[in-house]
Amino acid sequence: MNYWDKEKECMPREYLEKLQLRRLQETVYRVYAFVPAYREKMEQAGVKPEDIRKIEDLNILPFTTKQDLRDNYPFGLFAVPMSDVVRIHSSSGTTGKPTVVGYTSKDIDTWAELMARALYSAGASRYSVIQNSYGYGLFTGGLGAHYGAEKIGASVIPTSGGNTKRQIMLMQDFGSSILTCTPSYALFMHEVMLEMGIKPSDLKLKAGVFGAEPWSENMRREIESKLEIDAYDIYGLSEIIGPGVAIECPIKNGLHIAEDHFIPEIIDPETCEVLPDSAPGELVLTTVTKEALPIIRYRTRDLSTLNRSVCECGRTHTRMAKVLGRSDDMVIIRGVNVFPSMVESVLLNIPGVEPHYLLVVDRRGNLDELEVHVEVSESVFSDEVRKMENLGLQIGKELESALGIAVRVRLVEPKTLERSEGKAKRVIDKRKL
Ligand code: DLL
Repeated sequence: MNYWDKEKECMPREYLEKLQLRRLQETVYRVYAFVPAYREKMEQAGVKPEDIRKIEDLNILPFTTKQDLRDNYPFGLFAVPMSDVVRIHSSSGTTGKPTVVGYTSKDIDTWAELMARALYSAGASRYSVIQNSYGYGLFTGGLGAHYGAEKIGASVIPTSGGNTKRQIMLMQDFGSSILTCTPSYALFMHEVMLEMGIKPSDLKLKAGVFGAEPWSENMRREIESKLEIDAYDIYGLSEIIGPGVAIECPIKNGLHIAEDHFIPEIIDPETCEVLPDSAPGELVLTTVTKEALPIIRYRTRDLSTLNRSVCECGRTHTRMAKVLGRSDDMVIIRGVNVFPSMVESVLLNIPGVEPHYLLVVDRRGNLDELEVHVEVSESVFSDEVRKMENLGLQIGKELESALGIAVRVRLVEPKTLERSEGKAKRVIDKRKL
């Protein structure tokens, strides 16, 4: 097993929980003292820092949401003076102001440690050549992975996203052994590779560390077989620190949350009640070591479950299940909740279908309709019309039985749906327009 920091990653839970409690108490004192918005919320809820005597007391603290970050735009939730802030990132809000996050130099160190853990867990070492194709810039993916890779002592190629042909040329010439990017971009790279006449076996690629968007188990199988690599899921969000909040180990049965830095909970998104670990719900995270932007009970909107049992890999940190989707990516069609990942899972089990798809939701009269655009493979597309029709019918049937609603299927030519170099767009909801 590859551990970057065995002592922390395999710490007995009893010690881990003591450490979490001490760090949580410090964090709560700090936000109460230095962040007026937190103090106000706590006062409204009638909570004082000294009320936190055990980890379970977390649930008397108010939640923090993206709206709180917006209301305090840009730096209102920072708990340190700007002279101590060494980095600012922000997430591209599609509407309104972006979400701004800040780091002290210790926060950058913590983040690099967590990314080192994550990359190590996926088999990286100082002998690896890591091609980092997450976008560099305000997005946390690029710089987050970069610092972790350097911390390990690997050789980092900071290609960022885009210019895919050049990426592949460098991958071949520099002998990249680990690729870091979004799963959808990894698949796009594979397509471009084939167009360039390069086979994955011509490359030295061994593993990929993919995240920043939901992807199904079937998508993992697709990537692993097409690129001939081991694919690991990495989770994170800017508000908490960026990538590296949780990472899969070689067992690939859930992502270990770095619990010496973050405390996870699962809540019912409607009632906000804390749920038992195995019940699916919204992941809520509290940072316990962040200096510049400590966050108490952040509602991630990501849906998952928790598993606190010790993993076969020896790590004691709680595992979160692969994210099913975001509650705000979920489309409700005639009362039924549909996640793009459910559609993806069905599609990738059907031969002749490519892992590129788009959900288009529209309203005709008073009825919501879901149309799924699916790319088919070259061979299917050039086949008889009747075979295409049959494939369309089969996809429609399987989607209907998995989702429980009628679905119109539109088969489209290979390589016609838009490809992404970062997070893929899977849903167009025309009802909101
Ligand atoms: O996407 C950080 C990141 C970069 C994670 C690179 C992993 C790799 P944000 O742009 O703030 O940060 O977006 C965070 O992306 O709340 C999830 O909805 C989604 N997300 C991130 N990782 C995963 C994953 C980065 N492994 C939002 N599976 C999160 C599913 C993910 N969704």
